[in-house]
Amino acid sequence: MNHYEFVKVELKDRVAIIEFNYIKKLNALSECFIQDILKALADLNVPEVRCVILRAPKGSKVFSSGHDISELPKAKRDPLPLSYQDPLRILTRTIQRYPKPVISMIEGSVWGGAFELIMSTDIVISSDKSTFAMTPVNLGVPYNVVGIHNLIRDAGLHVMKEVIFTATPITAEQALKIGILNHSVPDDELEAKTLAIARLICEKAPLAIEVIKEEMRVLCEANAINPDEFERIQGLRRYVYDSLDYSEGLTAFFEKRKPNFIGK
Ligand code: YXS
Repeated sequence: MNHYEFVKVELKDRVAIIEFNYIKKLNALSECFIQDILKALADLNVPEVRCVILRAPKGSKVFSSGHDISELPKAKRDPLPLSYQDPLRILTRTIQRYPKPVISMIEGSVWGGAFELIMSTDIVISSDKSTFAMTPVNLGVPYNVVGIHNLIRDAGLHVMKEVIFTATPITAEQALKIGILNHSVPDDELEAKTLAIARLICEKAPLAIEVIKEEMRVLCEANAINPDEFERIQGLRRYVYDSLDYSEGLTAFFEKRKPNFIGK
């Protein structure tokens, strides 16, 4: 098994647990952290592993603080970043295509890109104390088409509009109600509940699980968008990346002050 700097990997029978080990940045989804998660997933793609759990360390107050804001594209750049080759996009695609079920076991708060990360996993089990926030409008980020599609497909349009337009964290109870979570349980039951589901999966036919997971992915992604519309959206995103508001959003975060958005 590879040595990893930003994750710890543990095997419990045929369940593999990838524990985040990047607390200095509150498990922000920096490229180096994502590369370790991808390496661990590749190493664990072996027959003796039947299910993978992603988790933060026990007792974490923050599951992940989302995209590493210091790695967000600088203003005046093409909207390619946060798009196809962005590390977070590669990670969500890898999880969605991964031939084994991936379970998110949530403790602490979930922010921004980490919200999309857990939505790309197959099953989401959370502490009932966790909160979930999508925060592009706090920074002026023109989130990308795939990310938005992932969110509205799974959580519903109206709910996600309120979550995104207000950037207000929702509780685990609310997340359970709108189908983002499979289960919301007390902290002291979280590991047992998650492991019980993982171990049940391990007893089932892995090849059938693999092909049915891929069928579900292909069916869920079967959405027509004409190339003109896609180009038009990318142009709108480029305009936002070039805006004063985007620069202001990033600056305000690092200056630890409220941003003053002027719509330009
Ligand atoms: O001041 P120092 O140097 O100690 O650094 C602080 C924070 O700047 C840093 N930090 C981050 N650095 C990069 N990217 C981040 N996402 C990030 N979050 C935090 O970590 C140090 C400790 O943070 P601090 O003092 O705020 O800790 P806290 O315990 O008071 O508060 C924890 C949080 C998570 C509530 C707070 O750090 C926070 O609100 N973080 C930003 C969460 C967020 O908005 N994430 C979205 C990132 S952008 C993204 O995911 C997408 C692109 S989008 O925007 O579209 O959703």
